[in-house]
Amino acid sequence: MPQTHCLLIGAPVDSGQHRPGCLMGPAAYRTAGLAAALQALGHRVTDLGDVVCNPVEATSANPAVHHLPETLGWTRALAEVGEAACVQGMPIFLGGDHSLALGSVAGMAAAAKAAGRPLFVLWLDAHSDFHTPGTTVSGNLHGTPVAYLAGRDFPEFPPFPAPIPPENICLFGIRSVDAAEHAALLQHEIAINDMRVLDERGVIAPLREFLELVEAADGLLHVSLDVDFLDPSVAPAVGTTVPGGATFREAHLVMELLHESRRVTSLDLVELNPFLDERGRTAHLMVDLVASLMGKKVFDRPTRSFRGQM
Ligand code: 4U7
Ligand code: MN
Ligand code: MN
Ligand code: MN
Repeated sequence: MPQTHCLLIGAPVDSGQHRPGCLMGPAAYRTAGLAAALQALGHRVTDLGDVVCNPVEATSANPAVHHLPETLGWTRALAEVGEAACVQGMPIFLGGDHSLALGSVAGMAAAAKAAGRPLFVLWLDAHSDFHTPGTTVSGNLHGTPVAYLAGRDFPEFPPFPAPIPPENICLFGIRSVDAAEHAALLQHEIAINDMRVLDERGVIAPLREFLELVEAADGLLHVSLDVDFLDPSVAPAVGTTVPGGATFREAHLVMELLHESRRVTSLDLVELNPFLDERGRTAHLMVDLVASLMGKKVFDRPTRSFRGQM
C-alpha cells in the first residue's frame, strides 16, 4: 500500500458558532492518538501545529452575523496554510468548528486550479451548511461553507478561488435543512443524499455514484467530516446534535469505500467539542474513522481467492 504524507493542521476555530469548546478539538485529536494511528498504518505524519488567526476588520449587512473578523482571519490563514501543504501531501485539518472549511476548501480550490485538476467535495454532515452571510438566521457562520465553495454571494469574503460546480458537490447524511437553504438548494444541481435516501439505498450505492464521477474526471477529492454526521448516540461531543444520523458501521463503511477509491486528497475533521465528550469516546471514534479512511481494515484479506473476498 503506498504511503501517504499526512500533514496535520490544527485549526482551533470557535468563532463560527456560540457554544465554546471546539477550540480544544486539535488537542483532543492529538491526545486520542491520531498521529500514532496513521503511523501504524505506514503513513508519514508531519504535525504543522496550530494555525494562528489574525482578525480582519469587517462588518456584515446581516446584524445576526457574529465574529466576522475572526472568521475572515481564519479563512485567509487556513487557505494559505492548506494550499502550501497540499503540495507536500494530504492536509488533515483538525477543527475547530465547520467555519474552518471556508478556508480549508478555498486553499484546496486554489491548489486544484493551479494544478489544472477539478476539485470534488464530499460533505458528511447532518446539515447542508448552505446559508450565505445574508440568509443565516442564527448568524453562525459554521452553517455557510457549502454556499461559499459553490460560489454563492459572500460580499464580506474574498472571492472563492475557483467556485466548485454543483455536480462536483455531494451532501451526505443530511437531516436538518433551514427554509432559506432548502430554497437555494433547489436552484443548484448538488447531489443531496439525505438520511431518507441513505435509509432506502444504504451508503454504498450513492457514494459509489459520486466516486465514479471523481474517477472519470481524474479529480481531487476533499472530504469534510462534521461530527454530527454521526448519530449522537455514538458521537455525543457536538453542539448541534440531530437524531437519526449515521451509525458506527455506516460511518466506517463510508471511510472504507473512500479508502478503496484512492481519491481522497484532503480532509476536514470538524465540530468536535471535547468539553461535551464522554471520556474521549467521540475523539477516539473520529480517530478510528480517519484510520479506516487511511487503510485500516476490519480484516485484511491477503489474496483475491481468499474466501469471503468480495
Ligand atoms: B454545522 C443551522 F439553524 N442551520 O444555520 C444554522 F439549524 O457545521 C445549523 O453543520 C448550522 O454544524 C449547523 O445555525 C452548522 C440551524
Ligand atoms: Mn457542518
Ligand atoms: Mn452539522
Ligand atoms: Mn455543528
